[in-house]
Amino acid sequence: MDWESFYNSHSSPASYEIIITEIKQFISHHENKKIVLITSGGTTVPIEQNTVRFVDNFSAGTRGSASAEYFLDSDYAVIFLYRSKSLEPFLRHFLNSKLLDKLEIVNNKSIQVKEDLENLIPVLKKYKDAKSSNNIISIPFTTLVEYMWLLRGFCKLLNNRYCLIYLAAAVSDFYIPPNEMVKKAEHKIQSKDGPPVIALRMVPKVLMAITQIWSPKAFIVSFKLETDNSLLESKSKDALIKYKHQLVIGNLLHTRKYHVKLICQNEIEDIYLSEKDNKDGIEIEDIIVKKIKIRHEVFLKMN
Ligand code: PAZ
Repeated sequence: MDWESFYNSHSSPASYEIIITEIKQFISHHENKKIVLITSGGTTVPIEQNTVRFVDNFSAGTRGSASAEYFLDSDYAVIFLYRSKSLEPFLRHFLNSKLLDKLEIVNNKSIQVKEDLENLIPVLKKYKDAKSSNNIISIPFTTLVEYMWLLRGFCKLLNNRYCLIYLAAAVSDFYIPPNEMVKKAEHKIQSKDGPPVIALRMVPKVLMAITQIWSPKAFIVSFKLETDNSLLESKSKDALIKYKHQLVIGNLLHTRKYHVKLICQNEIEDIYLSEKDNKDGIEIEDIIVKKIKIRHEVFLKMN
């Protein structure tokens, strides 16, 4: 199925028009600022219409949520399109800190911080700054179809901007069209009927539509995840040739937190996070974002 037929045969998510209006306002509010659209987390592919079960993937949203913080540090306004319940900028630090163990109830009335949380003060400060200056807007999605609609909507709104599009989400390549769900499964599939036979269809690739139609002025960074190292560079280069965008960030499933490759038409740059950096609390996304910021600036000068 091509992408146009995909959109013709799948309805837009609830509240789509409201979300689009919010994003439109955000973009015009930041008329004179650099904007980055970040996608983050995995996508679900429901196998029943009243969904109990779905096909999913591993993505935790670390790459996208951490990158969002570093883009804010680099003075970008951030549109954060993320899979609901995956990691969110700033909040992710609190989930990692055994927060509940550090709180206590006082007189059954209020909650007091029992242990030292001062290492989180800079995070909280940055969160408050980003919120009060309206520099970040976060929009959640759950299913693949919701993601596809929101991505297209946001890219079209950015049509005239030399913005940055940073596609870190792990988007399913396969899905089940609603009219092909098992027995048009409206309700939970019953085990008494035996194991369902599920046929997955290809999700249309929309990167070409982004680069050529929806956001042709943007600096576009796609991500390529592989488990077989021998495929990573060749598939990333094929993507660059096919979709004609600026950069692919290649990574392998088990080393993605310590090593990525920035792959563009004529060079490949390896980025490693050393053990020392890791111990010092440096994240690889900090390095990635600094490098991309420089490339985006060069791109802006050229355009
Ligand atoms: O979300 P996370 O931090 O667990 O993983 C990040 C990632 C591996 C999903 C991302 O770096 C990536 O490669 N995204 C694109 C995946 C793909 O569709 O090939």
